Amino acid sequence: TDAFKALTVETLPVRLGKLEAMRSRVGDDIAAWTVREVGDGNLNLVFIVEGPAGGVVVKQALPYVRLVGDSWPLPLKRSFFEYHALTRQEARDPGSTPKIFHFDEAQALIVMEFLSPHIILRRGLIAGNIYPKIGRDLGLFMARTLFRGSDFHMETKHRKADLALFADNVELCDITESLVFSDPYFEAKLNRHTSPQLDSLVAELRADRDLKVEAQRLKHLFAANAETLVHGDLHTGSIMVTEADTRMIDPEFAFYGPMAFDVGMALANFWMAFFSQRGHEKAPGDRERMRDYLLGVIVEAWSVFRAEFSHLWRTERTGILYEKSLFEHQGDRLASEQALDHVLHQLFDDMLGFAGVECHRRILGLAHNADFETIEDADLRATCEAKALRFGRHLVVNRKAIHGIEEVNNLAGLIEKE
Ligand code: SR1
Ligand code: MG
Repeated sequence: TDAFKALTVETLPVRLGKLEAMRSRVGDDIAAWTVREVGDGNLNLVFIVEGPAGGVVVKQALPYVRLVGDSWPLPLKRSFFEYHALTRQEARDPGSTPKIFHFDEAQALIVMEFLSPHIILRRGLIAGNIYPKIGRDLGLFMARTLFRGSDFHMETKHRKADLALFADNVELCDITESLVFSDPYFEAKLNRHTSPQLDSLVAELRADRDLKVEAQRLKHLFAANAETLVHGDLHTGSIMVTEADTRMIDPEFAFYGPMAFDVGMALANFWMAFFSQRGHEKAPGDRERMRDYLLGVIVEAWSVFRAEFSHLWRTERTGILYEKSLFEHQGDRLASEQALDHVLHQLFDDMLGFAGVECHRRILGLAHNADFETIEDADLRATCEAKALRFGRHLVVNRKAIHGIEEVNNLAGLIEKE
């Protein structure tokens, strides 16, 4: 195998021009290929290659963090984890991810379906677009991938082998462990926030002992609860949409972790989109419908997640957990429902905690959200961010006292109006 070399727009046709996966989908004549580099994420190169026969996406990892540069090395093997996560997600929730055409481990590149006319959901939400299917599609994706990758469903020897395979995704877990759970709560070197408007609130949060203790408890849960194969970075920048189709992309942070992490991160990004809307108004109140829509998506995603998870519990619980012969064979079917309630209650609690820290890290840490960053007026941006910060603090510290998703949305509505 050739040593790794980053692709460029110029070298890509020659380097990949012999691949059948490319020729059959782009065209045999590489001189007719057009190549654009469109990666706007924090880590990788992403090329769109188009030609007479159609188009594909080529995603290639770099040996460092793109956002920061080569002072922060990052292993290429994340591409291997992304590839294996995508194949498992596709098997567990068919049609929810881009199709994979080719994987080259040494070059850390994946050739995959060019989704068109899809756009990144986060961009669509900033533009004020409404996507009717995302709450349902996201709820189904989370329930199916998280349930079917766990000991509730998988044969234990397969799950343990898979856990061992993904256990090596150490460096990407380390990014999350630092950037999400620790850095926002002290003056870490790479942190940044809208200053000076947020300075006093940031100081207050960094002095908040209850908040910091809970953030560390959540970090413990993230690091030690190898419950299922999580996507690991399921935010609105990892979802591509049209009005009729939803696809989850970019699972390079995949590892065996708590189910609630994906759910919390996903919902947090809808709550942040909600708090950012006022910053995108062109006329007072013209984002009211968008705000209602976003809260509706959150309710739908959570409700569909619960319903599908419960359905899978009743029909596909073939793993080692909650042994049927202990309960149902003795006629005690209620025990199974009781066990399901425990799982869903715990998941709800943990999900709120993860959602809270995700809100904090996107405003206080290194990796920010375009939802807030694209608000040009710094005072207005800080007002939106301050609301999300206070909302996040409430979720992290008081999550055990919250009883339902509507209660969380009511709280978000109250804070937003302040
Ligand atoms: C240095 S990587 C920063 C963030 O980008 C990724 O998308 C993850 O969200 C990570 O935390
Ligand atoms: Mg990503």
